[in-house]
Amino acid sequence: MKALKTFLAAALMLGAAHAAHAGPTLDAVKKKGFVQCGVSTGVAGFSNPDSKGNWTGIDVDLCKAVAAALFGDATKFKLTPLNTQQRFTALQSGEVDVLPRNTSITLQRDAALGLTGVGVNFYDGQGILVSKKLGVKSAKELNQAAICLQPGTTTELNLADWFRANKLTFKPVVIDKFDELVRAFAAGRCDAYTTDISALNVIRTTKLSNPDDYIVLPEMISKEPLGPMVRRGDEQWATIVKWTLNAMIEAEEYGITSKNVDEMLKSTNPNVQRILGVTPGAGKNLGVDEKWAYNIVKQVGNYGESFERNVGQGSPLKMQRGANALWTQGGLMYALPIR
Ligand SMILES: N[C@@H](CCC(=O)N[C@@H](CS)C(=O)NCC(=O)O)C(=O)O
Repeated sequence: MKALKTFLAAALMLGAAHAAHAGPTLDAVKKKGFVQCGVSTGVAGFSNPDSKGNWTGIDVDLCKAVAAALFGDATKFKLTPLNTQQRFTALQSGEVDVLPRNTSITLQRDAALGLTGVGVNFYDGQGILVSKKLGVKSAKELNQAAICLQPGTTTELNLADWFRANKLTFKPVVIDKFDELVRAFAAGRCDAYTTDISALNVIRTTKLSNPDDYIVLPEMISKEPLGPMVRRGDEQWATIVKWTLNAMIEAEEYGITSKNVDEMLKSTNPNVQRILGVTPGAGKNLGVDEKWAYNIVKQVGNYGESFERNVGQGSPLKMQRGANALWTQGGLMYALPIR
């Protein structure tokens, strides 16, 4: 509790300091020539290195998109892998410029940590993974179970709330290093593993040796809107990251893809013309090049392309769009209009 108070006090002071110098992040990023993004230490589909150290994922794509918007070059970025405990201090301290890292936006994080969530790039919810050997079909059968989870997450509170509401108890097994926690679960040190359902699917299919021996239970016990966060007090920077994400979603909505974006420059649709900078204004308003969204789509792709390549049908994860489909297709992805 004391540690939390000290942490919050520091966070508030930091917030105040940033409010006094509005707009420093863009200048600093331009000066160093790249954007520094905080990502997870390795969650396939979100941010994950291959054997050559090349990182991919929807969170990495968001980072690349910010680089494309700012520099016209999606390679002008660096990544800082951060576990659940390290992520907020890294953003508060300025070690990273933006945190596109499977992080849920909550009131406490938005209001008390001196941070701002600027949008949602993946609508998720918390679930529970168990070995089939346990023989349970519902989370309601997990009374007194030992449950693996990472600290500094929304996970523990949600789990406690849900178990209390269902008049059940559990024993948390808390380990901060992701791979260590997965190993503990695989070794049978906990009966169940809980985190965002997307990550449970990643763990099951990419980290456990026999995926078919495990199931994700049917209960979704919380809402986890995952999205990029920035430091509070630098509205210009927050606006750039927010509209970068919006541009990816809006491009999908207007059918602009990395493949057809050059053709689309000839579109007579006034919205497409504004998005792609054929009709100037959006870039100037944001303080970036008028080709900002063109560069995002050309070099990184629209939201749907990024989704399919990283977590959807073009990836081993084969996730459905579900809540992450466009609002026009029954999902929740609704871009604010670029005009
Ligand atoms: N969305 C939740 C949970 C995030 C979370 O626990 N993510 C884990 C699940 S995989 C993770 O990123 N682990 C990888 C790491 O720590 O680098 C939150 O923001 O607190």
